[in-house]
Amino acid sequence: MDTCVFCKIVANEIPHRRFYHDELVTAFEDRSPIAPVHILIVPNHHIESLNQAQAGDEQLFGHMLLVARQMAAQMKLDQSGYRLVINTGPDAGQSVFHLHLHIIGGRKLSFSGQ
Ligand code: IU
Repeated sequence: MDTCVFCKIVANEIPHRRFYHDELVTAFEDRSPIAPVHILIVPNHHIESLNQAQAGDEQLFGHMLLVARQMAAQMKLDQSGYRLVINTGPDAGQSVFHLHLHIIGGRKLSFSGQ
């Protein structure tokens, strides 16, 4: 999508720190990290949110989880632990409407429903 910032990151049109890219997904550092490790994994094609996921996207979503696991291992989080988050819609605080999976770790995380 022309105006989507994550589509532009996937297309390498704006600066970002990229960790991984393949035919389905791209992983890059969150520009405002909330923990020592904060990576976003996005589908390369534009999907607004999890609400737009369709039958047939199983491979994509399974792949996103496996890439998250790979990123966590690369960042040496597999022993200490990490959190995966997909904010969906306004009440969850989704601010970029291109689906993304947060990988957050590198410090002790408290659970907050705020
Ligand atoms: P959220 O789940 O939609 O709230 O998260 C969006 C994230 O995208 C948030 O953590 C931002 O810091 C991050 N982000 C980014 O990494 N690069 C950008 O150009 C923009 C947002 I806009």
